[in-house]
Amino acid sequence: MTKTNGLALVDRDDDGVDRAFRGDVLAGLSQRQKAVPARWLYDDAGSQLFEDITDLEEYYPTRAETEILKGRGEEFAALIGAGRAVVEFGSGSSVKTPLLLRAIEPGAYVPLDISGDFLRESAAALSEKFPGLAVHPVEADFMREVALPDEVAGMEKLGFFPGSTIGNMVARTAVDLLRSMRATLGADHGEAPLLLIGMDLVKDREVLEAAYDDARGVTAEFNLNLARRINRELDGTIPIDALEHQAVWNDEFARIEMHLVATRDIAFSVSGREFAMKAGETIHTENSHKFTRRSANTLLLAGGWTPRERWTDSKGRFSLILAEATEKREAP
Ligand code: AVI
Repeated sequence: MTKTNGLALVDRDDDGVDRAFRGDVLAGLSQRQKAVPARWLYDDAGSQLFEDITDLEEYYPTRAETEILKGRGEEFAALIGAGRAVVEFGSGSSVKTPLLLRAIEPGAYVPLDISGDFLRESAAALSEKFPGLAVHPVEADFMREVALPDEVAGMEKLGFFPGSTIGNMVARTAVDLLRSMRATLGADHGEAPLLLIGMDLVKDREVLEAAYDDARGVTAEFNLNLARRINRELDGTIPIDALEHQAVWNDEFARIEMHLVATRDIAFSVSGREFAMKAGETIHTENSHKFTRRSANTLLLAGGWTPRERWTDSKGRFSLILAEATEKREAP
């Protein structure tokens, strides 16, 4: 079962190699700053390691967001109202999604995910938990506009995008996604959808760097698994023992960056192509942007959403924002 982060449909060549994965890796390793898109971190092993990360002492976002979802149910109910179709961008978490659904009495639940197996499994688990709720999973790439099932055509919509996954995108991609969400939820056809979105907040560098470089080395394994995956799936010869996990706060861009650093000069091949790295050179594998109240607002507004309400956890680490699709009108 592979959780892919919902970003592309799988297209394999005759040898069973994922063409998009190979294309991204070969292009990314050919750049001056080597980089591989973060979505490739999530093969089966990577998805399991990410689950393990969410339980780590140092990794606060999952606990902080869950605290908000647990504590603010009545406010969600009052602001969102009953009977909406909840459209979740991603398969849904076994903890967070039930907390929201229990709070607001939705009319239906529509999880969207590119990975059909994972989607069907988590939708079935949810149907069991909420026997009276209509659940309509849709296998689709939610980075583009998705046609929702006819069954929810007459219902008002609430988009749900927890986890601060939006932070894993550069601003341009994040804005494209927010606009696609508007379109998926019907905002361009006279509907007035809402969006409940998790956004992690800027905080002390030490806290952030520890969250992405934990003492037990689980995040290091998560990062190194990408190199192992390249070796496994793309006939690679990357010497894993010559790579080290690095998580650094980039203050200029307000983001944690994960890199794989070469600890000595290395040469290797991937899918028959030769590459080299000097000691100290890195492969950039993930960005995790952190937001301030204002930068979160700016991003949402750029994507066509007007923030209406926000909640933070008791330690002020993480925010959940309720936004309303901005009406189409001339700017003042
Ligand atoms: C999925 N995403 C929101 C995680 C994050 O915090 O950016 C991915 C992650 N990478 C390392 N640790 C967690």
